Formats: sequence, structure tokens, C-alpha cells
Amino acid sequence: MASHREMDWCVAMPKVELHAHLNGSIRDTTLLELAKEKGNVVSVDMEHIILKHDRSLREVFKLFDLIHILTTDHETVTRITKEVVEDFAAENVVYLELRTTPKRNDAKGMSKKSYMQAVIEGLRAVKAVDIDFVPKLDAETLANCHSAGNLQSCLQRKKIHVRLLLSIDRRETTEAAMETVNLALQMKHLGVVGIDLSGNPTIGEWRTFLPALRFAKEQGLGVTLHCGEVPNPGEIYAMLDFLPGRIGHACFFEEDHWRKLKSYKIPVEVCLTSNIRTESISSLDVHHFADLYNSEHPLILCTDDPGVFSTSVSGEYILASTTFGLGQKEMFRLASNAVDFIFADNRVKEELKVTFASASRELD
Ligand code: 6MZ
Repeated sequence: MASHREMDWCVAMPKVELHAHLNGSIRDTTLLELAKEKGNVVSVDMEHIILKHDRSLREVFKLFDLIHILTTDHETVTRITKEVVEDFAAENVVYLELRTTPKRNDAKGMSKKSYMQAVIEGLRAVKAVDIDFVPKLDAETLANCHSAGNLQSCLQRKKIHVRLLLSIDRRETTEAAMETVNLALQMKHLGVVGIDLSGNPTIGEWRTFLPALRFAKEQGLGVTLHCGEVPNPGEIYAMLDFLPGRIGHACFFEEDHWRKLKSYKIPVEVCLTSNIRTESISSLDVHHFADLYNSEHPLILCTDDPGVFSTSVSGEYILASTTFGLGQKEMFRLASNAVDFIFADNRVKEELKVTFASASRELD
């Protein structure tokens, strides 16, 4: 068990979150409020399901279908985006790559594009911290601070960089996947930096998504893939040979997969709590974190779905620390190394490096 002091230290440390799904990051209180408000459209006992902690992978995807019933309207998408960013910022996440699946919902007059516009509205609505999601915002914010004569207080405010990944759901067709990639390209100036392939790993085939993912890569978008969440050796090989910018999970890898992953040096988004809760990994002492960490393979500690799995980025660091014996120095190095694997441009990387350097002096 970590002491309060260790938890406080982990919260104070700047952190980078690269694998968090918007609809998996909603506050329990917000979900319960929405379930009460929209009670007539939800046929099961939502409260019980929302508050249940251990769920199999199959149950997790059932839960997402229920969450989507509650959240898929423009106003709610804006609300949850704002809250999720504020929650990550509150625990000193300084760079967040938030991923979400653009959804069409004809009954609500929602297209994939208007869904994403609602997400952007949510980013604009963040007031509790300074947020950088459009590159030009920085200069503007600074100019406003200057003109208001309060540069000092502006600089002391917390700041979070947010970039977006658009997810392709494995239930989608090639055409639908292509629509998402085209939308991402149209929204690059609003902070969209890449594409994610996610959704129920027992559904869909790699060749369905490949044309859209290949196009995304050719167009300069970052691509990250949920890879090896279930045993599917052929798909894992194909995914690794695609040379994605990063992969998530890697739970059901065999010897040859590890060899390939390591020779290609593909960074892995590691989600400890998620892997245990979904029973993809039987216990933390056999988790591949240890081998990847010891062989200095690039890895990033992430939450996956902090709402659904009741966790936080700081919590994941504490878990890694207590399970694998990482001290503060090692945790700090792990957090700051993550900057090398973000999909945002070098300007953001440089700024984050400065943030980590000054935090290292303060936390020392
Ligand atoms: C695979 C996951 C996931 O996109 O509606 N998602 N896909 N594995 C996981 N690990 C357990 N966790 C979340 O967020 C929810 C969607 O993200 C994907 C699923 O497609 C889920 O419906 P958005 O914001």
C-alpha cells in the first residue's frame, strides 16, 4: 500500500496520458446524474452496473453501449469532454491525447463531424486550467495576459496540452473508417493528431481497417492500434508489420511477437488496472510491464478508461511503483520519457521538456 505522501508526490509529478477513451473517462457522478435524467431510455439497473468494479472484457463493451445511450447527444458530449480534461489537469497531467469514436446518431441530428464539433466545444469550455489544443492559442493567451497586466499569474496557472485521436470502432466498415480518417485530416488545425483502432477485439477483421489506416499514415497522422487484447496471433503480426506509431495493451503476445515488437521498437501504452480488471492478464506479477521496463523498451503508463476502471494516471504510477519496485526517480523518468512518444509536434515536445525539467528541480 502506498502512503499518502507517495500518492501526493505522484499527483504533483507532471504526467503524460496517451491512452484514454473519452467515454471511458466520465465521472461516476456525471454518469449517475445522466442515468437518472434519462432513466426512461435505459432499461437496466444502470446504477448497479456503473458502480460495479470488476468486469470481464465482454461486460466492458456492454457497459460502453449503455454509456453511449446516455452520452450521445451534442450537449452531453461537450459536458463530458470539459469534465474529463479538467479531471486529468487536476492531477497534473500536462499533456493529454484524448481519443474518441466520432458517432453518427440520426435521431439526434448528429453526424461524425458534429460529434467532433461538440468535443471541440468541450475543450473551449475548459476554464479551470489553461488549455492548449489549437497551436495559435498560445500566443493569444500570452498576449491577453500581457494586456491584462497579469503575466505572472497566467504563468503560475496550471496548463494542459490536449490533442485528439479519432477512434475507428472495430464494428465499422472500410467506408466508415475512411470517413473518420478524412474527418481527422479536416480537423488537424483543431488539434487532431492521429487515429486509433479500438472496440471489441473479438469483432471485425484487420483487412477491413487497413486501407483507412494506411491512408492515415500516408497523410502524416499518428496511428495507434489496440493490439493483442485477445489471442489472435495472425492479426498481431499484421499489426506489427504495419509499423504503427504506438500500440496499446499487448496482452496476448507470443515469443515471436515480442521479438518483432522489440526489433521494431514500437512504443507500448501499458494499462495495468484495465488489463487486470478485464482479466486479460491474470495478475500484476506476470504483467509484461516488468519485461518491457527491464529491457528498456519504450512504454507509457496509461489509464485506458479511468471512469470505467476507477483509476487515475497517478494511481497507475503508484501501482507500478508498489508492484515493480520503482522509486521516485524511476517514476519521474518514466513520466518524462513519455514526451518522446506523443503525436504532437516538436514545439509541444520542447515545451513539455521544459515543464519536466523545472518540475524535477521542484520535486527534488
Ligand atoms: C478496446 C476500448 C477499450 O470512443 O466512445 N474502448 N476498445 N479495448 C478497450 N479496453 C478495455 N476501452 C474503450 O470511448 C469508448 C469506446 O472506446 C473503445 C470502445 O470502442 C468504446 O466503445 P469513445 O469516447
